[in-house]
Amino acid sequence: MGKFELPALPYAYDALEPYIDKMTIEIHHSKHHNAYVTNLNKAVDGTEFADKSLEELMANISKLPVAVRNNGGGHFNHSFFWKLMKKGGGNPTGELASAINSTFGSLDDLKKQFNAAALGRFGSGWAWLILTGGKLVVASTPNQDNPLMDVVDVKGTPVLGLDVWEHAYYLKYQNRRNEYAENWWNVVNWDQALANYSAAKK
Ligand code: MN3
Repeated sequence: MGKFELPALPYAYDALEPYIDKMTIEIHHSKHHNAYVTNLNKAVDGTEFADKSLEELMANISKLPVAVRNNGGGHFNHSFFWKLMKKGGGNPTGELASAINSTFGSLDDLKKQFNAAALGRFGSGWAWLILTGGKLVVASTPNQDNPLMDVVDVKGTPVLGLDVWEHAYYLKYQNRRNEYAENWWNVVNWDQALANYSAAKK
């Protein structure tokens, strides 16, 4: 038992059916995310950065061991991802809806750019909508890197993030990452996305 813990899922394993299947969510949370937490604790226990928060680790990742980058990134990204989904989905509201329309033209235009980033990421990684310099931007990162890390091309605060590792979709979608990315919009928790955006603006 270390300082970092696997967060409980905010819904049942089958809550995101039919878009994300029960077995994928169960394995993804209880095995993959759990392994990132276990290995992050191993990587920080007894070190001089053991007392740092996850956000502090991300911001200084260039100076830390690669195990902290991979597993700390994995822990941050998945904790962010679970909260960003819910049964029922919906549409963006409030200042986030306005910012999406003024930046991209429409929600559909954002989806096109975002899904292109998800499909264009070669191998494993993440697609992101981030706030950077007061502006919404679509980005992607390899492996378990994220826009909070001091090593990535485009730094910022995540508003949306989509896991495009094969473990996130292969049981249901096999090689069809495009279908997974398109269907994911049906389970986006826009209240959480708005909260992420509003917090990032402060
Ligand atoms: Mn994953």
